[in-house]
Amino acid sequence: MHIIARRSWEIAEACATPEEVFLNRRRFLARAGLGAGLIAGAATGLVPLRAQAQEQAPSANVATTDLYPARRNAAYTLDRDLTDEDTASTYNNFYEFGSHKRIYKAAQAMKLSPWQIRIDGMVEEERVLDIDDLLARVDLEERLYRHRCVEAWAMAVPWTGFALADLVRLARPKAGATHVRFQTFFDPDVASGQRQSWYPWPYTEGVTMAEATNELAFLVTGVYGKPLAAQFGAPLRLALPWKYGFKSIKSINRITFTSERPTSFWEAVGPSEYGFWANVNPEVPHPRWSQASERLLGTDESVPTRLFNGYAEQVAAIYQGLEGEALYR
Ligand SMILES: Nc1nc2c(c(=O)[nH]1)N[C@H]1C(S)=C(S)[C@@H](COP(=O)(O)O)O[C@H]1N2
Ligand SMILES: [Mo]
Repeated sequence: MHIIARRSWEIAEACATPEEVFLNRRRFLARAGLGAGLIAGAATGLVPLRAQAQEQAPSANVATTDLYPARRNAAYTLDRDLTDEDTASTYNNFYEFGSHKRIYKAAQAMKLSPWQIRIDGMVEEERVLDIDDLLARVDLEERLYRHRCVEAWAMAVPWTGFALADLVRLARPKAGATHVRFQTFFDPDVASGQRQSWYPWPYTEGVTMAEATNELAFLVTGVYGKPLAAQFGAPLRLALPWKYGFKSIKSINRITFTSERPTSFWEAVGPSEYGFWANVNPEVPHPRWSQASERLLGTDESVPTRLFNGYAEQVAAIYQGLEGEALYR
């Protein structure tokens, strides 16, 4: 596959791509048709923080369930069966709701609506936008992705979402931004795990701009042809399939562009075990276990782990020249 070295964050001009490119045309036209007054709102895209009161873009009124199932992007194929939905939906890591795998019932307590996402830091304009507004501005597609947890279990699921690169373009980062930091909500009343004060809540993750704009980096809003169930990290999570699963942060409500490498949640907890890069590599063991193979959820099968979880073709170029870094933990 051809690897495109996108460097859109380096030049301001690249950020000036017409907003329409990012809008789903069908919905864009539907919105524009609501009245001339709305066209301006739709064309300028996201609403800047300080203009929000006057210029409240009418809620997109996207009946979000109508967006699923989305068209499948055939470019992403699997070397294994999809994990059965019940299995993937009842075996989750979501420490906000407990440090074990059976958190799916507890996670239903999350208040998913309204849900706002703050986009801040080194961007042309800091913004807060509603998840429905974001959904109205992107094209959803389905991708079949492998997922490899650092604990050596793996699954394969049909995520629905959009390229993180599209969000980066919508956010219009400034030239000096080198990293993107993601944060999960903080609400200890709802998420009992967040009352465990020895953890560095809220859950935080980060990637470089080159990683964020790689075609594989995917912002997920649905799975198995439906909106995300709470336990999967509704309403918005990451999928970085070439990295260990802890990088794929759930229930994001803040995205910050920065010139510093973010310290992630697990890196703060145990830096010798969970690094910043966390790229999958069967030859680099975790300090406490081998990473050579993985257990497929819902089966008794164990299969060999692959470099970059099988996605080397798409991502290896990102890491050229970074060989001195701890890329694989
Ligand atoms: N906010 C948050 N995001 C998170 C986690 C978490 O505990 N909290 N766990 C991570 C880990 S370790 C994995 S393997 C995946 C699990 O995703 P899944 O439950 O959808 O399989 O979510 C990741 N994202
Ligand atoms: Mo994980």
